[in-house]
Amino acid sequence: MKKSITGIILVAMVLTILGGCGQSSTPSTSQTTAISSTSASNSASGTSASSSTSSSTSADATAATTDQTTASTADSSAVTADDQDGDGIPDLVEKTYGTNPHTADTDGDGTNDVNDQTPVYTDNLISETSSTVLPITIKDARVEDNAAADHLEITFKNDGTTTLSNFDIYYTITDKVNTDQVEGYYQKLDGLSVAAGESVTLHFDNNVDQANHYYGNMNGLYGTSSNGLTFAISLHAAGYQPVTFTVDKADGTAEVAD
Ligand SMILES: [Ca+2]
Ligand SMILES: [Ca+2]
Ligand SMILES: [Ca+2]
Ligand SMILES: [Ca+2]
Repeated sequence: MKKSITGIILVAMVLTILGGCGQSSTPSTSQTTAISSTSASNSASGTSASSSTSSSTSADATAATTDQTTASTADSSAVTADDQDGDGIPDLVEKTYGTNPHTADTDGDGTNDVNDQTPVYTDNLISETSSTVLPITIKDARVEDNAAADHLEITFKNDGTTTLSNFDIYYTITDKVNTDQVEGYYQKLDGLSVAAGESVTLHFDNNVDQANHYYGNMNGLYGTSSNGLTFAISLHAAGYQPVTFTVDKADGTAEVAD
C-alpha cells in the first residue's frame, strides 16, 4: 500500500508540474491518469467519469474490497502544512487531482482519497425503508450568486411538529455539455437539528467549524467546468423518505473559494 500511495503522489506531482499554473477545464483527464496508477478499483460505481476510463481486472476487484475497509477519516498525526486533511495527498496535488483538500474522503463513500479509484463519485448511500413524507419545504437552493463565494446552499423549513435530526445528503453533479462527466457526493449532516417551524440554511463551503456548514469539493466539476451543471439532490432524515430536487448552475466558472 505504501508503494502505491507513493506512486500516486509521484504521478500526480509530475502531472502538477506538467500542468503548470493553468487549470484544465477538463480535470478528469489528468485525474484519471493519476488514479489509474493505483492498484485498487471500485469502478462498479458505474457512471463516474473517472471510472469509465479506468481498467479493472479481477485482481483489482480483490484489491478494491480490501481498500473499501480503509479508514476514511484523516489521520490527524499525518496532517501537515502541505496536507491539511492528512490523506497523504498534498493540497496542491489535490487541486490537480480534482479532490477536496479539506477532507480525506471527498465523496463520502468511506474510502480515503488516496485509495479511492473513483474519488469524486459514490453511489447513493442513503438507506431508508420508511414511506413517511419528510415534512419540510425547500425555500431556496442555489449554487451561485451567494452572498459570499459561490457554493451549494440549501434553505429549508421544518413544517412538522417535532424536531428533525439525523440528516444526510446525496447529490450528483452532471456537466450539461459533457454529460458523461458525473460526480456523486454523500455526507452525513452531523450536528444538524431543526426544530418544528424552524428554517435553516446549509452551506457546502468547507467552513465546517461553523454550524450548518459542510464539505464541498471546489476542485471538482463545480470549480473547474465552465459548462452549465445540474445538481440532483436527495436530502434525507432518518425515518422519512428523502426529498429530491435539482439545482442548475449556469455556464461560466463559479467564483469559488479555495
Ligand atoms: Ca490532502
Ligand atoms: Ca482530500
Ligand atoms: Ca472516497
Ligand atoms: Ca468513490
